Amino acid sequence: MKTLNIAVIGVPSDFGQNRRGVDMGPSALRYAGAIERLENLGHHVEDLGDLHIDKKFHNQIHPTLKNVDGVVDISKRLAGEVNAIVKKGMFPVVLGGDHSIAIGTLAGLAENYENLGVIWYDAHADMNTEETSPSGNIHGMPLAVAMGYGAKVLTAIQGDFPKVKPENVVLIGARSIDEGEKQFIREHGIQVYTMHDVDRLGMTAVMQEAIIHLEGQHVDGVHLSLDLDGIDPLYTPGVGTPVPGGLSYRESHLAMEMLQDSNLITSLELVEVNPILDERNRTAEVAVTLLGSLMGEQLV
Ligand code: B3U
Ligand code: MN
Ligand code: MN
Repeated sequence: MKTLNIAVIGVPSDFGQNRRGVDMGPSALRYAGAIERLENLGHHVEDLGDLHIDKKFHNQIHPTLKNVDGVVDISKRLAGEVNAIVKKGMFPVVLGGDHSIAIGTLAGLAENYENLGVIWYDAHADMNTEETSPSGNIHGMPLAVAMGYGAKVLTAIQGDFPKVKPENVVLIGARSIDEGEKQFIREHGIQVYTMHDVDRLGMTAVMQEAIIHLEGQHVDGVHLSLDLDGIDPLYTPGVGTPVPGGLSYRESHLAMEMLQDSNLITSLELVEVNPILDERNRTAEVAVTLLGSLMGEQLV
């Protein structure tokens, strides 16, 4: 295991969706021991605290892009922080917040990686645009935005260019994909491992294929965007949009361990933990155990 200099940054944003409480995600993850878990593995950890959220943006009414000004504000500042972390040679761990924060994370990473790979561990595809979104919730859009599709105010953050190439994106755990997203996936030939694929192939083969695919793309870094709703709500009930039939606790640990062994991952975000909807902080606790496996914990 490689010992890393890790910078942790909390992003207590709930602008990307309707349910309040996900802004307490960073607290819940810290309370569940995220920092100590990393330190106990021998990593050097600097906790940068939480980004300030300007509540004035909460009153915004927008028919197709809810709270867009808030998302833009936080994305720009988060991109700056993530960029600075990577420039210092540190490994960024971003604690959300809803998944719209990935717009900022990926924009910041794109300033450092020319050919970034992305693993999107999620029940959803998060590839809606302003036109295809059934909800207007921006947490359903960040992956499309990162690939350069959607509202210009979002795609132009840190420069109007695609931050990630469609061929460098791998989805794992998908089981709730909207019509527009299906079309997007087909048009761009995106590598998607749905629950159907995980059931048929098993997690071992899925992760092997995902890793081989990204290596074959000659990526210069891989970001893991871990939405806790990718895991079955039996294990992680504290999320805004739970979808049954998800990845198990064991499959998820196996996936994290295989990613550690691959030595590919260069940044991480943990998103959609909502302690208000949770049972005794279980979801944050699962997130922190997955963080441990990803960052090098060994069973023996
Ligand atoms: N695809 C739906 C639902 C959704 C996306 N991401 C989450 N839920 N967490 C949408 O609103 O775009
Ligand atoms: Mn998501
Ligand atoms: Mn999701």
